[in-house]
Amino acid sequence: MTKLMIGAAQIGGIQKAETREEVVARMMKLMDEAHEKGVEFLAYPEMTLTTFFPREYVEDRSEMDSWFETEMPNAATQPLFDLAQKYKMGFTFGYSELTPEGEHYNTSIIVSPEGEIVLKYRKTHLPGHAEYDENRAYQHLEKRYFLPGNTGFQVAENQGVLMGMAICNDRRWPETWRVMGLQGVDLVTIGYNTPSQNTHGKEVQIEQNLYHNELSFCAGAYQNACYAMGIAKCGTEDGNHMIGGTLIVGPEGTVLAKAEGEGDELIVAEADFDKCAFNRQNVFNFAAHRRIEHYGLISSQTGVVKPS
Ligand code: ING
Repeated sequence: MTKLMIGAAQIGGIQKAETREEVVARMMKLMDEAHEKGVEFLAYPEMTLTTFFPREYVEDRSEMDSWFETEMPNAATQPLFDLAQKYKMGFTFGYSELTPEGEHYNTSIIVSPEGEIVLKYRKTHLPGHAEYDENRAYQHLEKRYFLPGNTGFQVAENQGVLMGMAICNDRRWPETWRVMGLQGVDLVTIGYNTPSQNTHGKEVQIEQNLYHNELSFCAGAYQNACYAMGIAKCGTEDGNHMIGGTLIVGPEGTVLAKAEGEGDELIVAEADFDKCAFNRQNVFNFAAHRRIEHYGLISSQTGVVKPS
């Protein structure tokens, strides 16, 4: 099977004053470094092109449209697509998408080395709330500015590998991983912007947040016998801190590479997809061991219903 040098390009904070062009220049600098290190597929974070604007409440949601892209690639991102094609490098990144129909999604794409968009994903699990919440010290308004994704968790072939995407909060839900695992996914990439402040009314400790991040990736990769990359946009954005912890995980659920800082930082690892085979043929041989007749509640019931 295939080996790929894969890279995760962590992006430090993007300030509101930073232009798309300035951010793309930072992305291209990391792509240059990735090329020097032989990276064949490069992953960037969720909402890579802008600050994490859902931390802010505005009454008129259309004020946030300036953070959205109406076409992709576009003038600001075309240089990144051109550089990747020059390097024959596949890549993935997240951005806020405004469709011609006026729908807003938290989106990510996978682009082939030939510059084709081979897969688009729209974030399924939107955390937080839609209205201003005075009980929160920090707002988290993704439900205000985005629709729930309508793509589901698809898998597509790219560079000889079955690749799938999710975005941020999706990584915390085992359903995300298993739906892709049931399609034979070899590599899952999930970018994230995870505020370290108390987004749930409880003081969130950075160490605990970093542990939950690593736990989500290690469990997801192990239980679906695949490789995974978690890519942070992190550090401080206009005074708001988000956790780092960018990492690459192998099919045994072990961390193969991890970012050290909270700025722009590239980590790389060689993915040898033959290493997924043993667990797929044994402990996680889905066809041999799963008992779907007992799993019905997972897709037929949304919330908890206790036994009467
Ligand atoms: N951010 C966060 C995430 O799921 C969050 C929301 C923060 C959940 C802290 C739990 C704890 O990583 C996004 N953008 O989904």
